[in-house]
Amino acid sequence: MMAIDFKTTMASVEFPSIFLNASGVNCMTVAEMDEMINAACTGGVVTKSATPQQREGNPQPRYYQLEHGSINSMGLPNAGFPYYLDYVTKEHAKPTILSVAGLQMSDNIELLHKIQASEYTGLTELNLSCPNVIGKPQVAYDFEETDALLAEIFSFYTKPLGVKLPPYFDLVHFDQMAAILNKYPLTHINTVNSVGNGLWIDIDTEKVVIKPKQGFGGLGGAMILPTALANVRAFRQRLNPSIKIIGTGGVTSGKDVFMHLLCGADMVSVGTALLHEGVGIFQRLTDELAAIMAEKGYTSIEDFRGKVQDF
Ligand code: RRO
Repeated sequence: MMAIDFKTTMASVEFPSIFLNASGVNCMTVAEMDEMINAACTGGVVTKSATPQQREGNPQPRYYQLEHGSINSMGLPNAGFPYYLDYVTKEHAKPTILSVAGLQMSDNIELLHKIQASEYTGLTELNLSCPNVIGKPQVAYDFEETDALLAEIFSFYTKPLGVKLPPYFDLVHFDQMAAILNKYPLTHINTVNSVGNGLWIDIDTEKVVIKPKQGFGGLGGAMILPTALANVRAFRQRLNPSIKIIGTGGVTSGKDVFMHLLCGADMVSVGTALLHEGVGIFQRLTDELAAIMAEKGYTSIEDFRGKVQDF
């Protein structure tokens, strides 16, 4: 079988593969980020979303594995912005994406000013969709606020920047958010973050399964695949072609990757399944995707990317 080339380019950055970790998984420490870079079939690494200062996050237990996915309320535990900026500014064998998340609007502006002033020239992703900071709404569910924030950012920011979005569930919301995003020179969107504020209960103890927020937390894994696919497709249909899409959500097999690509994803990231299986998952996903492509006679992702057909 001829080896398929899974290289891809986003904002002039060349990734050796389409696969990334979903931010939050396998990317908190230098050792974890190095493991992502060194693993077979990865395109690079996305950092844990960095806040200006180091944070412990929410009380434990704050992650729970469900039958068909996961629920988390981590609360942005991270080693702090300087730690991740230092990491991405160093030379690595594969590209990095620096994820940042302000706890308030002024943090977002401050973080981006620091990146603008730094030596870092790679990709940054602004997380507008953390569902788990107690008392803070997800920014990207407030359309006016998102528009105002992006306007302010692009009044000074000139480096490659994308945004991480929460899932949307209404076609008019896709229209409205895409119209806002299309006004700015974004390199990419990453869709979706976890499906916010699900709840799970252990029927023996009659208790919720995670401690923060009375058990409410973001859902990930197989159960959110249809929501993720809908968001990738809906945004691909609406965004300027210059805005690339990282498809995130529900990937556990090569079939799932194939569906994300059919919906128009340029790269694909893996969270819950990476946490459960480890970085070996990227070789398996690559082999499974290659087998599907071979069976269909596809030799390149471009043969089918974004070409999902209506019924
Ligand atoms: O740390 C978290 O609780 C967290 C974040 Br910042 C996010 O963006 N998505 C998520 O599911 N958890």
